[in-house]
Amino acid sequence: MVDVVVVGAGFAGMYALHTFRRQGLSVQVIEAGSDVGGTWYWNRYPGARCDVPSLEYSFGFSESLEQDWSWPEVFSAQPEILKYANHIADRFDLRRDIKFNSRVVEVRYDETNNKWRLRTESGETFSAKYCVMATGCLSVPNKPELPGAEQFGGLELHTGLWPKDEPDLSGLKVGIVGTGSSGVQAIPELAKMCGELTVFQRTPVYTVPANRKAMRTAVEQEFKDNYRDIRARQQDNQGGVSNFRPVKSVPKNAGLSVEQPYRANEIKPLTPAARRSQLEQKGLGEILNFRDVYTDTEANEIANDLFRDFVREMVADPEVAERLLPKDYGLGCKRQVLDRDYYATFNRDNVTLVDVRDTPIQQITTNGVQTTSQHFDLDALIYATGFDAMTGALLKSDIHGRGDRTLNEKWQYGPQAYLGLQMEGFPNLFTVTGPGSPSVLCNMLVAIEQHVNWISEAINYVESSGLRTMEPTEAAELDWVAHVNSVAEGTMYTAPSCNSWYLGANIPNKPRIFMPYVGGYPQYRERCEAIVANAYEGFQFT
Ligand code: N01
Repeated sequence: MVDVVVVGAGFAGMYALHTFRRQGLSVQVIEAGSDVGGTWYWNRYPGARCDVPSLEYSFGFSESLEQDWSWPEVFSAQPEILKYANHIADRFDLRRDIKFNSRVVEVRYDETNNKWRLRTESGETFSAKYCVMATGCLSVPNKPELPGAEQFGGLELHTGLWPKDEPDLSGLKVGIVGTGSSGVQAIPELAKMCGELTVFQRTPVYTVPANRKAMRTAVEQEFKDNYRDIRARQQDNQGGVSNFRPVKSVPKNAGLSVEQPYRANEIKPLTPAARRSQLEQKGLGEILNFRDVYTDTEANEIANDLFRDFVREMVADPEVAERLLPKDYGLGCKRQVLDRDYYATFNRDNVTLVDVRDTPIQQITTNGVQTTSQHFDLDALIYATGFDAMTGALLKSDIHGRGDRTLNEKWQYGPQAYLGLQMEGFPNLFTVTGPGSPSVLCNMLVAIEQHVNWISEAINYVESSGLRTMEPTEAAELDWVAHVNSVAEGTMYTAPSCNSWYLGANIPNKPRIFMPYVGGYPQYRERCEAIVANAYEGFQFT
């Protein structure tokens, strides 16, 4: 028996363990994997890397950690981020309170004793007054039910469950299903390492070149010298990123400095020639910096057309280029994808693009994929088919609250939670970066620190006030959900043509609800702070 049981040892679970320990609580973390790192433990596929600069996608709670750690690249690859997670586990001696190789299969509230009781796959049990679900937003891999999938005799892989021992794909005929962030990152690397690569694409993607810069010592030092200011700026930025521009990283005449942050412009007022010229000078990624692209349908169409023109120029075979063009949804609907040589990869002789909208997959055979037009012989089949996002891990944990009501029952029409932190009927159970919080729309490490700090303070409040339980009122929860929906309305994220995992649209029969909070991280953080200042408005205690 401990004070707090935490499920998951990704960055959220690790920071929760460290924080709760520091406030004098006994903590047990339960983790399905054999080590720490969460997302960065499971997603080891070739090309995996983060889309937030590493100096920002890092913890701010320890100044000595900030100063000691060095990142080799501006946007680090998965092995470096996993190294960082391991360093944190060592530095703060976290592993002694983490039970690895243990998947939680039931989380049940014992009302009489005011305890959460958890059971793992192997039958081990744990109990605690508080339960913190640090189970991640993109942690349940989605594998579509393709007919005949079970009979495939070759190597089957999922990008989100990539084996620790790197599979040897050299010389093999490899197929990959899916062209989201994971597929787009993996495809160029796979093409280089395997014999032949067949890409099965259902929806073409808008992807722009990633920043590939190595870290420069002077830039890193400038960050380190300004870290307190940077962390403060993160707190006031919509996506939890400071946008700090080190003076030393920018040519003098670029007009960017710490004092003069980058200012986005608008695409619509520019002439077609000026639009092109800006993209030619600054790169295709510049298209994301035109702010009206996300708010104005006409500007969005202009940007989409321009994007397609650039793809046509990058891909040698005009038929392949046409297949790669997203045409039925706009920029800003889905999570922006970043790539390294994605389009150029389709100019290689060993890469074939199959549009499964034109020629759907009929079935997976023992040795490949049968589409309506032909059979593709494969030695290996990779699913880059994403995740049951945001709610998947919570619903899979079989959570039973007061009166034995399950979370699956409560959420049958979509997630209902107060601030993405707690649910009515589930006293003393907290979620880190749960649905209804900025979570995936924010720098995750910033969102995690804010949530864990808030939970830590809430537990402290309950304990120091001699209280037994804490949970939201249903009214507060419903008000918050209505607010979350209202701020998402009218954005590109919820356009009728948009089908994204943010909306649950990638999982058959999942309720179509925009799950993260799009109102901005600072606004959200201030709301959380105001609620505490107002005697935990919207919460009820026993
Ligand atoms: O998953 P996705 P992901 N038949 O859901 C296709 C984060 N991330 O793992 O669009 C054929 O985006 C599906 O097609 P469609 C990031 O937040 C970050 O790539 O449904 N295809 C789509 O092409 C990201 O957004 C980083 O028509 C099928 C693909 O599979 C999130 O994780 C890197 C199919 C799934 O794309 C998820 O990205 C990686 C079927 N039956 C991930 N079912 C970085 O930091 C699905 N698909 C850069």
